[in-house]
Amino acid sequence: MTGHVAAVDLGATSGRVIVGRVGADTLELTPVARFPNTPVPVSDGLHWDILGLYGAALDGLRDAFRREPTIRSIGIDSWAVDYGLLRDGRLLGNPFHYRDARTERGVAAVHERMPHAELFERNGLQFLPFNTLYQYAAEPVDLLRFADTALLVPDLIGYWLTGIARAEQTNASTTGLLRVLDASWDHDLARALGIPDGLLPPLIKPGETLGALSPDIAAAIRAPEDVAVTAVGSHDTASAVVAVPMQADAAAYISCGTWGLVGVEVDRLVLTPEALAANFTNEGGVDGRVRLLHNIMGLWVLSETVRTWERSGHAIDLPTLLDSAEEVTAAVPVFDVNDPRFLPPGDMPGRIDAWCEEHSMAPPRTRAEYARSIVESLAQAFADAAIEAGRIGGVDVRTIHIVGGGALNELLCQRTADRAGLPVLAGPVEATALGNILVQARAAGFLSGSLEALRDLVVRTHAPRRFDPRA
Ligand code: LFR
Repeated sequence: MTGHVAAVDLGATSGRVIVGRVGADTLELTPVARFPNTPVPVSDGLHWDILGLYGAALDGLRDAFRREPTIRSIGIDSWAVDYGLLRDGRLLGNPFHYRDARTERGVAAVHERMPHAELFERNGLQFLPFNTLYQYAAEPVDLLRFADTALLVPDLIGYWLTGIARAEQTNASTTGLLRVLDASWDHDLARALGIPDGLLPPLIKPGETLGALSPDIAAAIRAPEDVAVTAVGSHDTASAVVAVPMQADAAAYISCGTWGLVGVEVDRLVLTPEALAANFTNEGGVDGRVRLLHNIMGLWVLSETVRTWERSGHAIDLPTLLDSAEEVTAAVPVFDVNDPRFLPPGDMPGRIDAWCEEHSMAPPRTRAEYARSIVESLAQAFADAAIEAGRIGGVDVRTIHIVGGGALNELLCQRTADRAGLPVLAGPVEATALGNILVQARAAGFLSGSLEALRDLVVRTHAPRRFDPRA
């Protein structure tokens, strides 16, 4: 039996609505809407344009039901950690974007009360300055007390569609307030950090039904009223990992878009001193798997470099830039892409120059050299993290999978293979949407089985492309 489901995926540059047709031997995606997702800087910082996105998602869903009236279910994913505060169902402000600098205050405030090593024992997370708990600590105390619920962005959209407020587990695991040992809210930690624990809504697991569409929403998007919103791996990376066509006991994955999330999938927590020292995270995966991974800055560094050039009036064609990067024969600097200076929006070429100067290296000279330097630096960081993930997680890594937009970047795939000395299998590009759709399709009964069975379907329908390491 084949059936249809719809995914709403809010990514770093655009949001999309995608219809999936799924059955035992079928996994087809039809994109129906794409709309920009551009954070908006205003006087108090960098924000989501959440209402614009929600409106565009509704328009996209209406199109989806017009084209495919038999859609049974809707699933929503986006990046982690960002949230809206509500009181009596009313959103109290536009959610902040995690690249806003206010999180620095929050880090200082939290670490004064509890150092990272202690937090790691409780929540299993790598240190990232924008984890939700640091963002809460940067909010005005009165606002946090006034709110009665906090919803991560996909949960907020789900709430607007159904009227039901829940926290999906994989995304909740990125807040820093979920106990790593039993995946329940750590109310003691919240209270110790001065975060009202009443903000934390009941949890829901991927595959469970959030609820039926509210009648007014069903009418607005011309959907049958019994269409369900299904919880998926609402953390985009959790959905992407579902669709990595890997043998999890012998592979590392890189979910490469704006970020490069590099890790292994394991079935037990890894809370060792090595994991802490290497700043690896135990994020919650679908079906209770553990995503043992590390955030690498990702293609953000390249796209923000291109934006810097465009802002100064140069038109840049990315494929042409990457072709010219491939032809560079001069030595280019390999810099630390994870240096925190590369996190906020801004002048990336200038920051690369400053990094090189501080490390007594000659900076790149041409645009092609900048692009090559970024690709080489990412490839090195990817290769190191993939090998380290295997070591820390006890996985004998024999292949590295690259999924997401980065799988289209042939130079990056090849150089990651070269630098790791391991084959890279690239694709699917649409891993996040596929993972979202697979989990819904299984919940709807169009598919059955474990993650291995779902990945087997991905292998059969979206065979990856192989890059062998060169000497
Ligand atoms: C990727 C991602 C990462 C998370 C970062 C911020 O899109 O979700 O997994 O660390 O964005 O939320």
